[in-house]
Amino acid sequence: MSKSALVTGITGQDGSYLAELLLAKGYDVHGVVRRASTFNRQRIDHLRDDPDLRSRFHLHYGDLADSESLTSVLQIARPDEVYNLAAQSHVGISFSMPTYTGEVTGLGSVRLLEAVRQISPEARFYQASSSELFGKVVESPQSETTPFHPRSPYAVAKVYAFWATVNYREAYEMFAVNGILFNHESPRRGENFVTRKISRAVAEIECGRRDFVALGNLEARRDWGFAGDYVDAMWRMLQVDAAQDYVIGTGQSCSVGEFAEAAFREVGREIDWEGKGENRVGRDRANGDILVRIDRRYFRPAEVDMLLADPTKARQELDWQPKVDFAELVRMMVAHDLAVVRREGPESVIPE
Ligand code: NAP
Ligand code: G4F
Repeated sequence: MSKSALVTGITGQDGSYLAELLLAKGYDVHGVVRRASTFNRQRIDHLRDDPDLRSRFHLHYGDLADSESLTSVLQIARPDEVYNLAAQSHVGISFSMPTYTGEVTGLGSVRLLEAVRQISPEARFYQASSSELFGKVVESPQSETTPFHPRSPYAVAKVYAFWATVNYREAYEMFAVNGILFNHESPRRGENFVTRKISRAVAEIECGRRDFVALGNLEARRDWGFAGDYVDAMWRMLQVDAAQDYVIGTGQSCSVGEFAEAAFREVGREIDWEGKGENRVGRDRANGDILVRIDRRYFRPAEVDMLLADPTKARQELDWQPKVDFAELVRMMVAHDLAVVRREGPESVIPE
């Protein structure tokens, strides 16, 4: 009998990579999609169109804000594994939508945990926890034992979901785990996260569609890995004997400014920085053109200055290690966006 998995957030970056992985392993995959006035399934269309996969790939309407829809989907799917990837996942936007973010990213996880407890209590449950839990970090690198200090409505909601997952494990003996994942990126990353914003802007600048990219805090440091590697870690967490929480990251960190330098280097441009604060600019060393400017709109009321993973436990217990390094990640993202921008019409520029 093949296994079956239920994935919330299947239309997102991670959901699409996880669906590919599970289908390749022979799973029946059930995905939860939100109703919207337009279809938003570009990241998974190739799976629905594949005649060899179609019969094992099922989509159901549902929403983390709506308990009944989750119960209904579980009754149909009867999954062996549940991956809760759905969330309002943008940290910056969570400051503009704190209540909604709490409703979906925090309480939504409890709605799903409770539905699993009632319908499929034997199912193994994965909660998409985040390095944002560490926030204003009290030690570096951060591991499974590092205390939390959330710095945004998003992170506060994720702390609630983290402890709810632990609580369902302890109270009901459910196999429920938290993957505390550090930033992971890909050509499928949403265009308003900083790495994809930069890779897309580099491609648009290179193709003559725009002059510069406007960014916020260039000094923030992140531990950036490749999303394709990280969904493999999610799956591994549900295959071990006892449910435990794991930190997943590369163990290396770079600043936003360094990511921008690396991305522009992919198209043969070196950045020279000058000025301070909001007047800081990044110039093209070859001709002095301004390629990076600062825009106040992209600063956050509270910032996470630096994140750096200690993924020792995952390496030792899950035999997990990232395969794609930082240089390869940047190369992959810029190459993808160059191909996309060249294919699109000249008027196509991603709005800010
Ligand atoms: P993403 O690309 O933003 O995808 C989020 C997914 O959640 C989308 O499929 C979205 O559906 C869905 N969703 C949003 N609100 C929903 C609701 N009310 N009901 C049902 N579905 C809803 O995020 P991601 O980068 O793939 O991340 C996956 C998960 O890991 C998220 O929980 C995120 O917070 C967490 N995480 C991400 C990272 C990272 O670096 N990527 C790191 C740590 C943790 P639509 O397509 O309809 O919007
Ligand atoms: O790309 P970001 O928006 O990602 P952030 O805030 O680190 O959150 C992502 O990773 C978390 C894991 O640590 C996930 F839980 C979360 O769901 C999401 O996937 O911003 C990265 C850094 C921040 O310090 C931000 O202030 O880049 C800085 N930044 C500078 N300029 C910018 C910009 N961020 C965005 N989105 N846009 C800018 O123009």
